[in-house]
Amino acid sequence: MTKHEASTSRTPVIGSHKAYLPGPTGSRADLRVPVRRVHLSDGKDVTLYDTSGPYTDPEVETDVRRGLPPLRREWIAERAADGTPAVTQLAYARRGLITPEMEFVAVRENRAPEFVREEIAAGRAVLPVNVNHPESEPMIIGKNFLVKVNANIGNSAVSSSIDEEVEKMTWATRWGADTVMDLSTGRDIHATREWVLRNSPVPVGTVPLYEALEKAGGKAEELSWELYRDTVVAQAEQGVDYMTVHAGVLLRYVPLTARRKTGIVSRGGSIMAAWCLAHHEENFLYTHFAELCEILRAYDITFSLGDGLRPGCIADANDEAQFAELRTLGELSRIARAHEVQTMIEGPGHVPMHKIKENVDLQQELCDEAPFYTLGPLTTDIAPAYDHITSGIGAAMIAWWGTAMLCYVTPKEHLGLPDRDDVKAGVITYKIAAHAADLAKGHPGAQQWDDALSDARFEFRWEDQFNLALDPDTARSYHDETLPAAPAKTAHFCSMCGPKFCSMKISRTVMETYGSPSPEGLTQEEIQAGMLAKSREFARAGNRVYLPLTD
Ligand code: IRN
Ligand code: FE2
Repeated sequence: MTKHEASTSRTPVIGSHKAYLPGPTGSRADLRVPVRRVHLSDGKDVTLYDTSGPYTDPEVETDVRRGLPPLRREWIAERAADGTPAVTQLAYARRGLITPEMEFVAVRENRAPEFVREEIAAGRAVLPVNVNHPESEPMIIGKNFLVKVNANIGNSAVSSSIDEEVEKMTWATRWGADTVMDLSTGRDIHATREWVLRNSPVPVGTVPLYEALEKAGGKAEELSWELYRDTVVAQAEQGVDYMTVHAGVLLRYVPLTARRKTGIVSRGGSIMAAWCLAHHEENFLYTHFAELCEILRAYDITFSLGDGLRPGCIADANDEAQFAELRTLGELSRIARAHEVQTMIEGPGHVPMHKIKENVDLQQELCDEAPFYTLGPLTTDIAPAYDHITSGIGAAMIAWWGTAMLCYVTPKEHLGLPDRDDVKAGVITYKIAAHAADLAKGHPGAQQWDDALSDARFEFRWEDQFNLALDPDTARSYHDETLPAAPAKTAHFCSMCGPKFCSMKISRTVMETYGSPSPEGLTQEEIQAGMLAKSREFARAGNRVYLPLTD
């Protein structure tokens, strides 16, 4: 980790300021909901959802060794005092209670607190918050809320240090990751997770099976329920907010994968398949599922029921093995709910576009609308090194049809471990997919961001356009490449069309000439006259489509 990298992930995003919104009327005074405020040159500002945590607030001094301020500590302590065993948001919601966490997400999402409570109570949304992770800023995952993005981080035996993983987490949330999953498998697995948790402003997920396997010396057959359970409890104590559990990989489903082109590609899925075959016994995650529910309930950890049999290539999409497991996940989600444990369901994988919708429809039906959380899906297998794009396409589609959270895929998918640049590329790609789906679904307030950016573009407010961009740094640097001269940045023309024949410039001139507020407000004659004037101007300039920029 170089000095430069550390400082850029811990400074405000250029052109924006951190601000805090109060809770809804009547809520507690300590409820401060972070937002990113982009100040525009016309004096207005645009308020955006903010996942970056205190790192982008110059007022808060952050220190990795100390961790983030425990935002939710009081709320958790007050509830603990009432002595109820089920401390889950689902249990509170069902009892008609609106928690401060629910109020917090209501403000973030532009929704009424009561609506948030109803969605959680119905199991259509989850609010992952381990009582031992007070540092996290509450967020909600459900199809009636903004589509969320998860970024996977984590070291392997061969590379990366603890600092690097904390840095990746900070970097991922800076660009908009709503949750991170620590998939570390190498040495220092416990310590890495501790640093990530204490410094993470977003919920942290894990796959406890990976650590259990480490403890079993890497031998799947040496795993046991007891070893797994102890690992889950240790991670629960640290504050892990949600856990992937591959409990749907049943012994009788394993043979269904035999004739697949790429077999079982899920890491957790293949570990459990190996265990089932080695013992010729049913998956211990399935047989001990109710006990697992009791543990998760005590900490308010959310289940992310793993798709251990997801398809790993286009040819295997929507096959018998995949859908058999999905039916079992439906059964397990009902058991989890009966224990008042929040639950979401993981999905594929590799799926061609025409087979995507069936995945969401079936999952929603079989799992009583529990939030769907999918890995892409990749819509083709032919583009290693570009799988953030092959999967971004599938992610946008599946999110539009109702997937609540998208697990990002980086350009390194299938090839290697993502570095810092890959993390950013993955997050930005998935934010595009998620936002495109928010627009299509008509989430309240989603379009105001597009509108603000389009206004800036139309009015040639270059700085505003950069600052409103999902990735202001890259937008600014690309513009500099084509028009390096400073005055050009504020010039009244579009860099693509040149000064004379930008269509926006034409309609703008027409509007200015006739003093009309919008092109729609013009009469036919006025538009005709404006076009005629432009046609003469074009002829005078020599009837050339392209003119030199120095003209
Ligand atoms: C998400 C949806 N389906 C799978 N995922 C993610 O894939 C899961 O949450 C975890 O982060 C990652 C690795 O899962 P496997 O390969 O162990 O199933
Ligand atoms: Fe894959």
